Amino acid sequence: MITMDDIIREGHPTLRAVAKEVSFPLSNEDKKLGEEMLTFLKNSQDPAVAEEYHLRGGVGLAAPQLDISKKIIVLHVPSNDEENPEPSLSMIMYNPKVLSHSVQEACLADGEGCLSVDRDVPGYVVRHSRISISYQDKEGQKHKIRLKNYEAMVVQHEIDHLNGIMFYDRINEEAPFAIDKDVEIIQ
Ligand code: 4LI
Ligand code: NI
Repeated sequence: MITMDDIIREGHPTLRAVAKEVSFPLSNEDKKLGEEMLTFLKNSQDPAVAEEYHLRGGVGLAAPQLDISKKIIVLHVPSNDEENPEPSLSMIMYNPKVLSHSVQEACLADGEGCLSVDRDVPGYVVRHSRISISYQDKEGQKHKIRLKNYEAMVVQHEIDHLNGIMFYDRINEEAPFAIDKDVEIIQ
């Protein structure tokens, strides 16, 4: 089981490296890694499990955060709709890539956190409002999907980890909360 002890923290060089493509057919190791990463996110969102194992809640995780420099990310974003308890996005993605993006930019109103960053870094993390991405599933099938709002912010945060980019690289250093008036603020 993956716990916080498996997660490397800022300052570790792997977080600044460009991750390697995963080759197909998938090795058993890479298949299991994706599954265990997704289980970690589910555990981190389960109050009982999170308390028992001291897990910090997360909605996204990238393999480099486990000191594994491979293009693997997982997402588990809970629904904010009471009627529909299904997660709005729950996925293992191999070799994810941003194909295109909106000109419109957006950021999360409350800033971003990262399981590899043990401090609060205040400020707006400016990203693309909407993205079109490609990725492969565990069978090697290629998919193209469009994402917007919170899901788009989370996926961009995780793909950034595959390119050695940390969320605070995208915060304006001089004025963390100064953004153009046309940047959409996602609540
Ligand atoms: C426990 C159980 C307030 C502050 C609001 C926690 C279940 C911040 C937001 C969670 C903030 C769950 C999150 C991310 C932010 C803040 C990530 C809590 C887990 C909210 C996810 C990757 C940035 C993603 C919205 C500094 C570990 N996640 N909150 N940012 N949640 N979570 N990010 N921002 N301000 N990080 O952190 O998984 S993209 Cl669901
Ligand atoms: Ni992160």
